[in-house]
Amino acid sequence: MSRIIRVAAAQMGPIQKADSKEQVVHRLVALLHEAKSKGAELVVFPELALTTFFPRWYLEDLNEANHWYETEMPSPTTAPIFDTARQLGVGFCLGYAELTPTGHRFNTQVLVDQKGKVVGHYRKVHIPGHAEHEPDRPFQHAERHYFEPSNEGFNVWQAFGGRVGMMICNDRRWPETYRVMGLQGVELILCGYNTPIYYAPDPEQNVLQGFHNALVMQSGAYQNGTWVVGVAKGGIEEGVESLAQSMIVAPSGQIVAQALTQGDEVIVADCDLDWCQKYTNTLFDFDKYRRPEVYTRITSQRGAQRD
Ligand code: CDT
Repeated sequence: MSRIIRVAAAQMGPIQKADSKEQVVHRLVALLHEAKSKGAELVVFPELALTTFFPRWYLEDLNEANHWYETEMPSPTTAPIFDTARQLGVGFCLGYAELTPTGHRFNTQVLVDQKGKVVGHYRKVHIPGHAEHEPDRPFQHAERHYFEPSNEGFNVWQAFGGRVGMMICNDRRWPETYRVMGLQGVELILCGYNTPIYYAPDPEQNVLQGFHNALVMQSGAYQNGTWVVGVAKGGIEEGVESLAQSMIVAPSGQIVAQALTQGDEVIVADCDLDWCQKYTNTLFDFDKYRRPEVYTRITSQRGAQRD
């Protein structure tokens, strides 16, 4: 039986601070309809898809930021996304800021199946940026102030006829992210991102943002024989330009679909999950070729040792 799933990357243009969550949900619902009209069975939205990328401002008192977080999913505000997806018979993956009942704050994605059932949650592991206010920057990237890193790691779920994993934005730059899922037989990795073009620690990297984005997702896909769906919130948001270039990458590492605009845009690809085996049964037959006994530094050590 064929295991081809048509996946949509539902890129979003900017969300301004003044935009209400109801307005944003309206846009997400419109994107679900557009994706369905293109035959999608699974729709992937960006990281923090319900709000502006608020870590660009530093609010000392985190409680003043609570309105940017969700305390339940779905909630009365986000229910239209769940209701529409269920009516259309499409699954979805949505990024949002999560505030748990015990007061923990995570950068989270939820995966929902075509019947509206929650398959799983993923909480971002690699939290980039800084925790303190850095007044010399033109804008903040204070993710480490707003979110704690998850210790739950990278799970893979049986869903949509295959093995599905999730990662969020900065996670895509780390080879361990893909490998931990690769070791669970992942076939489809879903990733939302917000990547400002301007990188304050080294602005010479600005011009390379698109290259690096493709580089990491293409190599992660190829080296683990998996599909990767990377979905941006792009365009100029509150004066800050973010990378668009959402893409769907095959297990060969080839880009099979890519967004052309910086705004709300749906791209689709037929992801043949059996294509993964062309890589995981040959060049990347982990059982046959991996040498974990010489990789022990990967888990025993954090930084580089140069002595
Ligand atoms: N959202 C997110 O993780 N963005 C980072 C920006 C670079 S670190 C300041 C990324 O890796 O794209």
